This record gives sequence, structure tokens and C-alpha cells, in this order.
Amino acid sequence: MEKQYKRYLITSALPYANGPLHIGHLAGVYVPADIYVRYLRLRGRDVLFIGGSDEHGVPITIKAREAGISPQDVVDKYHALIKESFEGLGISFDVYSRTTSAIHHKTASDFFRKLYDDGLFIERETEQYYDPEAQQFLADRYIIGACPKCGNPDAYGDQCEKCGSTLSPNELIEPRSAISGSKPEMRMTKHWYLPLDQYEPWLREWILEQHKEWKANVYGQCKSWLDGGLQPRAVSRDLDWGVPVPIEGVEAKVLYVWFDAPIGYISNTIEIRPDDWALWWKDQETKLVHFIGKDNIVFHCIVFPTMLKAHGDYILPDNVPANEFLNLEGNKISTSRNWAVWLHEYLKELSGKEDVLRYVLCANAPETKDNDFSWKDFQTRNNSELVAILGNFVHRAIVLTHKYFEGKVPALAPPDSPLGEMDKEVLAELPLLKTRIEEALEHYRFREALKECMNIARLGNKYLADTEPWKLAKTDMGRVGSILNISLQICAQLAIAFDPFLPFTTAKLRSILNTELQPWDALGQPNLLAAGHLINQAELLFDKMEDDVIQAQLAKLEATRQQNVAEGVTATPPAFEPQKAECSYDDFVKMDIRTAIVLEAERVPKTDKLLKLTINTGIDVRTIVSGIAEYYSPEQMIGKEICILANLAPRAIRGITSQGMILMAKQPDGNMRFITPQEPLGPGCVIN
Ligand code: B3M
Ligand code: ZN
Repeated sequence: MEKQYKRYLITSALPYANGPLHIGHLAGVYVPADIYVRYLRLRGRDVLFIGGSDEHGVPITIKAREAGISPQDVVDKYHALIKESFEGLGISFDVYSRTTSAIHHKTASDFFRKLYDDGLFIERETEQYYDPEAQQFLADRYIIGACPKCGNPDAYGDQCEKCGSTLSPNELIEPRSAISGSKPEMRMTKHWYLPLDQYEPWLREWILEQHKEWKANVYGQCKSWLDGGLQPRAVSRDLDWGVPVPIEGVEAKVLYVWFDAPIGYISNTIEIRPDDWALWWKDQETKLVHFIGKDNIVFHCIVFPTMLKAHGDYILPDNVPANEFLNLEGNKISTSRNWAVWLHEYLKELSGKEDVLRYVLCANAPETKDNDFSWKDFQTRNNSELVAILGNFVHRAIVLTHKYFEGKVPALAPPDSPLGEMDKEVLAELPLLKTRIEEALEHYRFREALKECMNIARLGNKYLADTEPWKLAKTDMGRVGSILNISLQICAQLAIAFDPFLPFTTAKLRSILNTELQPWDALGQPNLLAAGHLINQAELLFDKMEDDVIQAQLAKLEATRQQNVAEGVTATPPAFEPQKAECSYDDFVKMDIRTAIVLEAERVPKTDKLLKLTINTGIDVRTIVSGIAEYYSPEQMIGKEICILANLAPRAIRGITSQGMILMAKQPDGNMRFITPQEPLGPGCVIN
């Protein structure tokens, strides 16, 4: 049994108000958060669901500069659009506010000031890039240069979007100003740093020892940050858009956006609960959960908790169930390349199908690895799951009740017709399904929970197919009544179980069943609808998704692709290959991977792709035929130290026996590079 808390404070990442929402945001953060919150409410928990727009930071000012409008104009426009789209999809925030609000400015400012007054910041004067033309320091994304890790010529001062590395401005090669394009100079400037390094032992204990239950992707990322060693992190910037640094005499400096944004969760709580907000944030009986995407893990697991801890009396998150990324039709979602399904457009073009999107994004959520959204899969899930399983079952149960009992719930097991084995089995199954759904939801496994809900409808379909009430109607109406009673009870179960996932559909289902929303604990009970209760006429819960709808969406993406090509924008970078199926340690150790040296190399005649390599493996000299010729010439290979899979079963390729395989890394664009030790090791070293 899960510990029950007095309060549940659920936050979801505050989206930057510099563009509309797309399905990646939804699948990663808002759909799972909303499911969790709706589930907690159904259980009768005291819940606050906190959302809002992140309206500071360089992403906003850059957008404003591009569009030739003020940052305030940018955030006003997108805050309104984002808020409205969330409502359209039924994301049920208790508050959706914004970080430009007066309450937030005061809360963030006071928070900073408290840490400053307590002497917890380090004050440092350092040289930073300055654009003399624009007369401005070049924080974060204002400085662009080549990535030292992958060579991408347009990496930002805080991150390379191509290889995903976190960068600092000084690492960029040939830096230039994003504002004027000119070469920046160095100037001295003063900033305040949060000394994360001082909190490292505490963070290690709190996360690595006390939160082993966190999702593997989250725990793993925290561990690698902690193992890499934490550095003091600047919490102020030389910008004029943001929360001003609240220190006398300091001008033209604001709080770093990642310092103020998470405080937005607190500000937005204060906004709706001015009197008891502190209970929500400071009482140990509150469970705090942050829903975020994987690129926000370090800020929510390391930086913000350190701020809360430094402040003194705040609670810490109990969990941070971050998701991985969703791709679209095999390519990374990209705002700048318009490679996305935009929520506000979906709501217009596929109006009435809000729950279909919620369903598909949950069923296919990137919970443990990156996942792909495709319109084909969207259609299939609609037609063969929502229509064929859930919609179909409910429809049959309602229609048959009208046909045989004039829309009145028939009695269960009337005197002349006791329950049979099949009836009892189905009734016994319901509480088990409840337990499974609950168990999955409590542990943030939303895909699994949704599958178990669908299993209730599957159970119903099978029950009707097995009992065939339409055949009994002539001979045994008592039994038909029992079957339909049970079927309607299953419909009532569905109206509860699916409520967190498909709130529009369950509202419709309740109106068909002529019932009110029942609490979560009614799930698994066999008598939610009393005999004699009158239900309404059948209506379809879902419509078949026709090909033309899907074609129209695919055509839209194709137009985007063509426009990008026409404008010379490189294709959206291909997504990384999804993780392969799990392998056991025993599988792994069977592989003999070792270093080797290439002695000779020549092309295999009449092929473009193959090289025949003679290699020294330390234990022998052997031949490997490799499809490496597309990427390397024979001359480039001779003398190179490589890694091979030595015990791969020999294979004949073009009449030559190849004894092993060369290990190569495939880049997202398909290019292949061989793997070489970072320092010469000599042949024969076993790798594991
Ligand atoms: N706005 C980054 C993002 O949208 C940031 C999240 C803030 S959460 C406090 O990915
Ligand atoms: Zn890079």
C-alpha cells in the first residue's frame, strides 16, 4: 500500500511562452500529469495541479527580436494560445498562471534575497562575452559558435542542439554574437553563483540512497551529473528581461531563468491559495511531484532541490517522473523546422477527437525510451482499439438493453436463473483489474495502466461473445437479464477507470448510462447500476478514422518537408534509433570484443562497399570482410587500431571467409565511424 499524504502538489513544467504546444510536450509532460491528477482527485485526495507559462529567459527575447516585437508582446500572445489549447485538451490545471505576474516577481525576488542575505551565494567577477555593437553581454543563446564535441557550427552558449551536449560559452569555437553576428569581446561582469558543489554530499545521499525508486532514466541522469562533479552555477544574467536582481545598486541584471522559473510553481500556488500555500510547500504531509521532460531533469532533481534546501523550510519532490522524447514520423520534432503536430491546429482540425489524441499519446508515451508518433499508428489505435474494443462493447451492451429491456437495467440473477460460471468469473476479475490499474498509476506507469483499462473492455467483449445473449432471448430471458446487468456494470466500471485518461468520453458514457461520476473506490464493485435504473439511448463513443483524414495530416507534413528543402533548411535530423530489446548479462559476456590492428586493407573486387582487412587480434592474424569501404579508403585503415567482435561465427562474403566484425558507430545521418581506443592499447585487449 502506498503511503497516503494529506496533500498532493503536482507540478508540470512551465512551457516557454515563445511558441505553441506540440505533441512532444503533451506526451512527455502534460498528458501523464493530467492523468495522475485526475486519478488522485477521483480517489478523493486533496490535490493542486500547478501549471503556468515560463515567460523569461533568452528564448523569449530572441523570439521577440526575430519578430520585431517586444518580449511582453511575445509572451502575451503565446501565453493566451497555450492556456487555451491546454483547456481544449482537458488538461485540468487548478491554476495556469505566468512568470511575468507581480506575485511571481515578488516571490522569486524574495527567494533570491533570502539566500543572498544568508550568505549562501558566491559572488564572482569573471570575463564574459560582450557584443560592442549591440552593447550587450551575450548570455546563453545570444552567443553562437561551433560545438567542440560535434562540430555543429550553430551551437549555443549553453547547449548544442545537434549532439545534446551541455556547453559553457567559453567552450564554443569561433564564437559570434547572435544579435549582430560580430565577433564578441571579453568584459568583466559580476554574478552570483549557487554553490552546488557544497550540496553534493547531501544530494548524493538524498537521490542516490533515498530515491532508488525513481525511474531509471531519471536516476541514471542524476547519477552521471553527481559522478561528474557539480560546479557552482550562476543564478544571474546580464539581461534586461526577467526578475531584476534584488540587490541595492545592481542594475541591468536579472535572475537566471532557471532560477526564477521553478519558483513559479510556488508563486502560482500562492496565487490560488494565498492563505494556506505554505502548508502545501512546507508541511511534510504534502507529496510533491514534478512532471517534466528529460531535458529538464538536472534542474528539477539537482538545482531546484538545492535552492529549496538552501532556503531551509521547503519540502522536496517525492518523485520526478520525467519522460523521454517523442519523435514524429521517424524524425525529431523541431519547432524551427515546423516538424510537429501543433495542439492548437489539432484541436481545430480534429475537433471532437481530443480523447483520441490523449489516448494515443498515453498508449505510446516515451516512458522509458524515445518513441515515435505516426499518423498511421494514430489511425490504427483509433480504429482497432477505441472503436473496435471500447466503443463497440459499450454500444452492444446499451443497444441490447434497449432491445430486450426497454432501456431498464435488468435484475442480476433472478430467482429462476442463478449465475453461471462465466458470470462469476467476470465479476471476480473486476477487482483484480482495479488493483492492477492502481498499482501502475501509483508508480507512474501510465501506458500499462491504460492497457489494463482497455482490458476491462476486452473482458466485456469476450463475455458477450461467449454468452451470446441474443441466442438466449427466446428461451431464457432471466439469463439474458443477468448477462446484460453484468455488461452494464462493466460499462459503469469503464466510466470510472477511463476517467483520468479520456475525460470527454467518460462524460459522454455517463450521460448514456444516466449516472453521475462515481469515486475511484467504486471500481471493482459489482452493483454500480441498480436494477430498474433507466439508461439513455446508445450513441457512438468513437468514430472510425477514415483514410482521408490521415492523408490530409501526412500531406501537411510533406508540404513542410518540401518547403524546408526549398528554403535550404536541412532535413529534420533523423531520430536516434530506439533502444533494442533487453539482453541479459549472460548474453553480453558471450561476446568477445577486443582491440586489433589493421595490417593490410584492399577493396573487394567488383564491390563498392567492401574492404578485405588483414588484422592482428593479439591471438592470431585473420581476415575480416567489412562494409566499411563507403566510409574509409584502404589507405585510411592501414595501421589503425580498431575494436572487433572476435568470436562472431565465420561467414563467407564474396567467397572470402570473414572471421569477425569491426565495431562501428552509426551517426544519426547514417554516416559510420569505426571505434578506436582513446589511446593506443595494442592488439588483443579484451573489452567489457
Ligand atoms: N521552460 C524549459 C522547457 O520548456 C522550461 C521549463 C521550466 S520548468 C520550471 O523545456
Ligand atoms: Zn554538438
